[in-house]
Amino acid sequence: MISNKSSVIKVAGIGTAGGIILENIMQDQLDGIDYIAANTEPKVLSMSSAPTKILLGLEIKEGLRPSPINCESRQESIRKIESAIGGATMVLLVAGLGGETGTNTCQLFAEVAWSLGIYTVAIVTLPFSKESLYRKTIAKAGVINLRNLVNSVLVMPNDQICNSSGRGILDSFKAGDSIISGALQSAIRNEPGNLRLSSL
Ligand SMILES: Nc1nc2c(ncn2[C@@H]2O[C@H](COP(=O)(O)OP(=O)(O)OP(=O)(O)O)[C@@H](O)[C@H]2O)c(=O)[nH]1
Ligand SMILES: [Mg+2]
Repeated sequence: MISNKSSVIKVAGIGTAGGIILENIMQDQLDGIDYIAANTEPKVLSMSSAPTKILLGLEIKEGLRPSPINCESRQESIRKIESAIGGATMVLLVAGLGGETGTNTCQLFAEVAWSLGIYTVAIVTLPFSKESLYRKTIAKAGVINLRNLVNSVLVMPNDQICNSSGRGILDSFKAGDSIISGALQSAIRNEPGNLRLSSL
């Protein structure tokens, strides 16, 4: 178990995949971590068991999907993110890159964390090779943007972590999520600052 008296560590699951991964991470019951779920979809967010939920970017952009980027609610989204992650000594951002919400909002979280001077690690998945070129392009741009904004980006290609051989998609996602949870715990152990560890 990780215990840390002087650090304030917050983990944000962003977008639908980020929220699902967060649910699996929360089951590991890490000590002293604050969990935040963020999404633009109220229905998805309502199913989250995270103690802090942030509904972002409700304005509809070009009649299509809601996005917190380049829309009127950007400032409001920034304020909500500031209030959720403020006071943290370390923030971990978890998202599946390739969709609009996870990719854009992860970047917005990173910008806010940067402006608040919070040590930040992003743990993100890349789309499966069978997903569209559009999603892969969004994800690639997302990684490049994050690299300029956070202390560390851990990139986890879904093809590699979600090995579907012999199992259904949900089981393979679960297997991938446990790898992400391991990466997250490792990032927390390496947090700069007064980290005190007991055995994992
Ligand atoms: N590891 C993992 N990856 C997932 C899971 N669900 C979806 N993904 C990946 O995450 C990517 C983004 O999907 P979503 O999270 O649904 O998209 P979003 O961020 O909510 O963005 P929108 O397009 O606005 O809905 C997908 O292209 C998949 O590669 C999951 O449960 N676990
Ligand atoms: Mg979504």
